Amino acid sequence: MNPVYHFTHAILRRPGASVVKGLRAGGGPDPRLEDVLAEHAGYAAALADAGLTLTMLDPLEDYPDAIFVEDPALVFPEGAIVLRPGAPSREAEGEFLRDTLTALFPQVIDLPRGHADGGDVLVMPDKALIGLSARTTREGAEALIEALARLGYRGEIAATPPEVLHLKTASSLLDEETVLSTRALAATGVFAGYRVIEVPEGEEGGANVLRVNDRVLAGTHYPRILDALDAHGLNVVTLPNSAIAAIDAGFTCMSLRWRNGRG
Ligand code: CIR
Repeated sequence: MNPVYHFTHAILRRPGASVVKGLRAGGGPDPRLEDVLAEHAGYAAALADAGLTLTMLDPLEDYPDAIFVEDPALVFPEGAIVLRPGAPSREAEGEFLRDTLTALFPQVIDLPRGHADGGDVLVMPDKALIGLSARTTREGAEALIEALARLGYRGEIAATPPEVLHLKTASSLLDEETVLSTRALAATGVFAGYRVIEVPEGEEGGANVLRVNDRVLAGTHYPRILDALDAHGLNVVTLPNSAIAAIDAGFTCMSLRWRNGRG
């Protein structure tokens, strides 16, 4: 079995000028467009460097958050699921991925009802963990479990601490047995059976890192997280992400990744 973080392909969306108006929970100023563009380009280059073939979609100016393609869909080698994120301004984004998904995947399934956001879905070796949040309702999570079963995956619902935007804002899969998690999320017991590396206090903003093939992409500004990843023996690639972080985003949300064939 290939580890769930072995990927050959990814879909990304190039940011348009409207990206600086992306949603943010805590307010704060808009990031500078050139900084978002540079961080996005650096991220795309890092994925290509990790061996992935990229499909780069055109900007969607009417949807400032559309570069976060992970939120309106889920992809697996067996098929894709078009989701319905709970943020009203993002609900329709999946429709703009449908043609691409239909061209690239053997089947495309629609979330039958409710709201579910890919940022709340942590794909682990034995399950897809679905966090309940302001973006993912219980109805949507239960519907997603049905959709996942059609593709041969098991979904499991988890509570997320109230201050967290998404399940994956607070946690990331590092390897087959290990997750990186904030203390608050780990305390819920959701990662029972896994080794948990806790995010050092004060660096909660860096909990979203991306394991892709032999490396982990992580933010430059979280030195103690970088030390912990290093100490765990991981090959860490650091990337600047403060402009993206200003609109509440990290590393997993800017791509949809999957493994094609035996790659
Ligand atoms: C939003 O609030 O929807 C975007 N500004 C950021 C989404 C980031 N997505 C993610 O962490 N999965």
